[in-house]
Amino acid sequence: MNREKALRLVKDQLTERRYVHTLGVVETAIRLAEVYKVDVQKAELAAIFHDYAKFRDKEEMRQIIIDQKMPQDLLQHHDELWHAPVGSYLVEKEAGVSDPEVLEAIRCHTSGKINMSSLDKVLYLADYIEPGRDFPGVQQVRDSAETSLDIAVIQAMKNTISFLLKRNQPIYPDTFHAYNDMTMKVKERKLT
Ligand code: DGI
Ligand code: FE
Ligand code: FE
Repeated sequence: MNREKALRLVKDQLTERRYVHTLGVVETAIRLAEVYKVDVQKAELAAIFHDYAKFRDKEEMRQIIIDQKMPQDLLQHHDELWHAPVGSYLVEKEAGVSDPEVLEAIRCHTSGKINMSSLDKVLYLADYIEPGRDFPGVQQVRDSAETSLDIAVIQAMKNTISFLLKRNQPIYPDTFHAYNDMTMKVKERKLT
């Protein structure tokens, strides 16, 4: 699918503000993909569609999680987490995106997971550091992203977990698993 068609499909699903965020994620994901030798076209496509389901009706999302036999523990956690796996499902079904690596990057873009691919990491990080983001610690993560994809992703995960802890929010297991997995791999120098 070409970029213009994909952007048109996504624009229809989002508010103006969320569309501008998406354009920031696209620009950032392309740059990160170039630096870290990730397929630029896949990164671009994943970024364009990553928040496709952000404004879907909550009941529709709940039903998709049940019907598609997605992990049912999602339903006990914050509904903010739902748009990632549901979005992955819907962009395949409604927009015809079929690349499994792109669909997987969209699926795990909010929580992360163990064994993230480089494409998963590029999307996760681009979503966190795109130019429109303005939360405490984002500049440090942007700086890290210049030299290490893995260190920057870990910092973003730490910030997200701290943010949730401060608000007494439950933390989805994949979020912890992702952080533990990457931190242990860096310690073992499997990642740099
Ligand atoms: O969709 P975006 O706003 O662009 O970004 P996102 O998909 O990373 O979603 C961010 C939201 O998800 C933010 O409000 C924090 C929340 N979040 C991420 N991990 C967890 C989580 N919320 C809970 N409750 N538990 C998590 O593990
Ligand atoms: Fe999102
Ligand atoms: Fe996003």
